Amino acid sequence: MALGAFALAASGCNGSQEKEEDTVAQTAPEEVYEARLQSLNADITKTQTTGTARFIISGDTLTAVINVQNAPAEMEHWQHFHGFVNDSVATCASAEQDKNGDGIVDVTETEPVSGTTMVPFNARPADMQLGSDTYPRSGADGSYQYEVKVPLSQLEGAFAKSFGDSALHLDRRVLYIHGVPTDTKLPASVASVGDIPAQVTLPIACGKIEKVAN
Ligand SMILES: [Cu+2]
Repeated sequence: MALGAFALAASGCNGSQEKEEDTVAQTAPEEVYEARLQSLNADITKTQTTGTARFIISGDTLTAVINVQNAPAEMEHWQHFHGFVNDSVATCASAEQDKNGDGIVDVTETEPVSGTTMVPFNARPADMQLGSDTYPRSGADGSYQYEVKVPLSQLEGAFAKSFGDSALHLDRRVLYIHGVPTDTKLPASVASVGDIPAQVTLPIACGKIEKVAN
């Protein structure tokens, strides 16, 4: 395979010097997944939170790269993939999921289309601690760049303990970004999870995870 890639690259470059890393990169089979994040609850955030996420599985490493723009500034943002335990395909919630008609799609209202909270993208995803305080923080401009490398077998083991199946099925999941400032006034109708303040769990962006290469 490495030989084939080298030959292809060489013929395309008319015999110019080849870079060694091009051929090395081709030897490991990779799975690549991406999500484009669209804003949710922009009436509350007063901004259109967007971004991209990329998940690369190579050998026993899952690399997750999440870039977010225009999120509420200078605060921690919870982020997870959500999905269905039965592995049906999750989709992002929209205004249609505002069942109680309060103008806000809270995290419990996302469940019929997005399923449940599954894997956190904080400092240590394989710990599966959804309520940790090691999620990324946005800067003054509301953006942040997050990258983590996760031992895949560890994550799959933890995932199986929680959901009974070690397969992550990334292409059946959605990625949510959460969080508005703690002093944001929200109606009492806005639900949350357990005793976590609704400001922490309020969804502000979501993207469907799609497989782009393997
Ligand atoms: Cu979440």
